[in-house]
Amino acid sequence: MPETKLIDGFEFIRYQPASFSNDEARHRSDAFYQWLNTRRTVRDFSDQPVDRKIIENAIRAASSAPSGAHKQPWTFCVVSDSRLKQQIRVAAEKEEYESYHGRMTPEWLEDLRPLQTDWHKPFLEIAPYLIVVFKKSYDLLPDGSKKNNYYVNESVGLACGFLLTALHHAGLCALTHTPSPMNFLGKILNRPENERPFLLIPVGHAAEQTYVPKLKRKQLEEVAVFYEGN
Ligand code: IYR
Repeated sequence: MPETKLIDGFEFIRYQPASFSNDEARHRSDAFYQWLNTRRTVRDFSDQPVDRKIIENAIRAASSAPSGAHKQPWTFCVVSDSRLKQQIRVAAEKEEYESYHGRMTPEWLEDLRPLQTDWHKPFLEIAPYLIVVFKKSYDLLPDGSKKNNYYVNESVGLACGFLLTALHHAGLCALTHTPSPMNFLGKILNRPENERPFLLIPVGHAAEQTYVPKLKRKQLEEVAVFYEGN
């Protein structure tokens, strides 16, 4: 069996994915679910420093996500500079104030009551890192020309899922924050015109006394439908 082969002039490499016995796969899938199910969104962060290498690895893991035509249409901006964090907090709170005082519908505000969120966003300054994820609807080549990307929202969403999982694996907490509108992020971070903010993710350790809403996750039967033949 050759390690590589050419198909229509393109190089393919042999791939041997890990494979387990049924029992072992059952055990692994159960253990992985049990562990992933311990992840919670956290809004109360500690200012305890976090090694940048952990963030770098989490972003490597995120960037291994599948993407349309393997374009990897994302940029992860890692902000630890306290002046930038303060600027981001001020701009986010300005938008969030407007959202909580008129832009969000009464139904939306009611849906958020169990989470007890409001327009104050101190975590934007307290968390040691803000990972600002940008999506690239097209790539800008060095000569200024544009190259299209595909399924950009799906791709960047997948990468963010990988990122949250990687951070959880490293024992870090995160918050998927979506101040709205969030175009201020491109301005503050001086991003190029092809990048649009996708998510703002504060990352760090949870504060010492952290409480999270008592949520119930949907049962399998509520989220999955099996179509089984014979
Ligand atoms: N972006 C606001 C409001 C908010 C909206 C949803 I949907 C949430 O799940 C949580 C909050 C905020 O971050 O407070």
